[in-house]
Amino acid sequence: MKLCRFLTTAGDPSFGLIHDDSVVELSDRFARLSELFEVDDLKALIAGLNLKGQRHFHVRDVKLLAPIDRQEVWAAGVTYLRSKTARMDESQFGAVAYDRVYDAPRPELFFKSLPDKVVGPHDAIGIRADAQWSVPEPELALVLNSRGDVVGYTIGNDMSSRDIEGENLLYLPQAKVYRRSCALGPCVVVGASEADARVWEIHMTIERKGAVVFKGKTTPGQIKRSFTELAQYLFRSQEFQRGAVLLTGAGIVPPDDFTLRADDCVHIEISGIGRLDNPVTVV
Ligand code: DO4
Ligand code: MG
Repeated sequence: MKLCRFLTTAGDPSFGLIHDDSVVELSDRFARLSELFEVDDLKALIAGLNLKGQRHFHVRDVKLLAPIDRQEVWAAGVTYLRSKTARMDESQFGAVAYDRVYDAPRPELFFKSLPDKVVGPHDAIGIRADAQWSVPEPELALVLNSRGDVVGYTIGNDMSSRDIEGENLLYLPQAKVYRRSCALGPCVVVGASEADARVWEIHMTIERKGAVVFKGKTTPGQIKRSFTELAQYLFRSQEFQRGAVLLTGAGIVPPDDFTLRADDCVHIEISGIGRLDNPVTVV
């Protein structure tokens, strides 16, 4: 089951259920998408809804928005072996920190974005004007309710400035949190288990002037920690009354001589979810 936020043909923000080629509006029945995530058995609730008479739109006639309303976005790091080695290579100091966190009981977790700053499908993602080495990080994103349960999955892009992070680990917030540095979408898949999600495939393609300049793939099955473990650490001594979204780390890293440029297009596809497409702009 796929839930999404969208702008109606009249331009009003709304949310609903994607059913074949249609989006069935649910915003007349519930106040917010994140409110649905608080329901104990969301799959059963959706399956039991009588959708006859609900307003619906063809998917191509609406503009999909990032499927988030009031949740903070956080991210886990160095959860794939590939991420650990890439960061140790880029780092001028403190490479050992990546090595240690990969094997430590406590994962790396960092704040990524306020909900209203998240970029949705087809909107521009940013590369910093003061960075020389910028990359997208295609990540499976966990949608968590206020109790810390994983209630759904979406696609996340944890845009990063590798030269800024590599210069000094204390610059991590600047490398990770800036205008248009986080994209989510196109929808939230509910009703899939962790076992289901672990066999999905993640593909990323980067296009420049119509030509493919990078292609890579991985699978969430290679994430070293369980999703429950990551969610439990995020909720330790913390409270998310509106739920949270947690990116699970990047397993696809372009080669070290690759940097994004303005007008590139980043396509991230996760087999159980769909595709998130974003053009790149300098911010
Ligand atoms: O340690 C820095 C960030 C790691 C990260 O974002 C990732 O592994 O995806
Ligand atoms: Mg990341």
